[in-house]
Amino acid sequence: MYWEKDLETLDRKELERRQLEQINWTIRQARNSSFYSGLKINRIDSLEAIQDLPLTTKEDLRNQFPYGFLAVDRERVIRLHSSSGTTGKPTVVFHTREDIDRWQNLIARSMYAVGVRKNDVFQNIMGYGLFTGGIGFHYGAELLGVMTIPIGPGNSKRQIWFLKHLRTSVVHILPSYALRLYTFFDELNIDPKKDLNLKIALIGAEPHSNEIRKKIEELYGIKAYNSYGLSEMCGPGVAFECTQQAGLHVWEDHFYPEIIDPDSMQVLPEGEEGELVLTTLSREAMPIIRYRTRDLTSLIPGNCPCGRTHRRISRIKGRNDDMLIINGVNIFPIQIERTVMAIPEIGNNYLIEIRKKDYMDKLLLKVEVNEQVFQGTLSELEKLQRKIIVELREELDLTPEVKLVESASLPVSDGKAKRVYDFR
Ligand code: DLL
Repeated sequence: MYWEKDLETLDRKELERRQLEQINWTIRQARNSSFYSGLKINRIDSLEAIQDLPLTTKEDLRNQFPYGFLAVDRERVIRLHSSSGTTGKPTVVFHTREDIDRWQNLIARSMYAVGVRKNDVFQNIMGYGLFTGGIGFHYGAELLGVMTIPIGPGNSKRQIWFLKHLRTSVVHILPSYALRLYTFFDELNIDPKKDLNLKIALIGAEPHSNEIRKKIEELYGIKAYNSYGLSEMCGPGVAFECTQQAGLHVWEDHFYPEIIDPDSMQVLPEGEEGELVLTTLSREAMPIIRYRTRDLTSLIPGNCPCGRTHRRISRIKGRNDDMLIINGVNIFPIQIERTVMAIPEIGNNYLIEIRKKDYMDKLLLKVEVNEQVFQGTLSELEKLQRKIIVELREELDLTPEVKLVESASLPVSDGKAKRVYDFR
């Protein structure tokens, strides 16, 4: 059940003692970089005192491109990754051999926690390259000792061919792609529940609601576990759901989590929602202190029945820069997703468009519906459309326009899903 029982179930007092020690090590290590060389604080005496250290932002990483955060000799760096941002200067992250070893160990730990074992067949459907999803899991899976198929995303028919003939039991996949892939099975006359050996999907890298997770579980007849991470910390392997599926354990022996109010920057107590701030505890090449992830979540109070003592965060609600303001009302795209995906007639994809019309913001939701529903009568479709509008009005406090479209007709990408188009 545990990859490293002693570390995963470490007594909290001891875990916190080690965290304090590691934060002080991180401060010393970070001072070797030009960005942190002027850090005023040498050490802290309690975990609470971490609040005295300054926050670090994505902007800082950008401004220091390429080497401003590097804290070791360049010769010790064996790998670079870059974050998925599509605009502006990229942010780059460096790793020493030991950083990579620790990272792959955390992936192995995460996979083991949800039941992946050596006798599984693992199809890694995440992108390889600068993105951390593919390569990150690849080395972790190999460390665990599971046969790994480095197929990457795309070419859905070939994916399915491998799934079927190699008897793949575990996939690592973007939740949006898991839903799109499903639309290809019919054509190939394959029933994913009967004709495949699939048991587990590891899903992450983009916000997704519990409704989307349930949908993936039901369509494929499997368990889907949420995996969270970001390139700045390493990539995937920062926080992972255990089989309880009740929040994601932050691997606290390597990352120190805080939740802050994004306006006042004050640290919030457990249970309150805010922005996740992370400090690396063991990174050599690129230690980062109090990094503002922009991801909104909360620390879940109480112990997890799985026995792990590392605290859990709740499912990511979105990034605080994702929030839409529609005629003064604050909306997160995930609220729309939760509402529509709970309606059984709804298919596997949706898209949100926002426009200005007569000085007012208009929200248009295009949503795919199941094949049978789409072939149904006009009045059935109108009834469904009204139902979606009513449910969204209740959730959002505004009346959207809704357009029902055919299954697999909305645009998709090989990478993270882009579902919001703001034309204002
Ligand atoms: O997406 C790392 C990753 C790869 C995580 C594979 C999980 C699986 P970046 O490309 O740097 O790294 O993007 C990080 O993606 O700050 C979140 O906004 C979002 N994100 C990642 N995982 C989740 C998740 C990888 N499980 C950014 N739920 C993060 C919601 C997620 N959002």
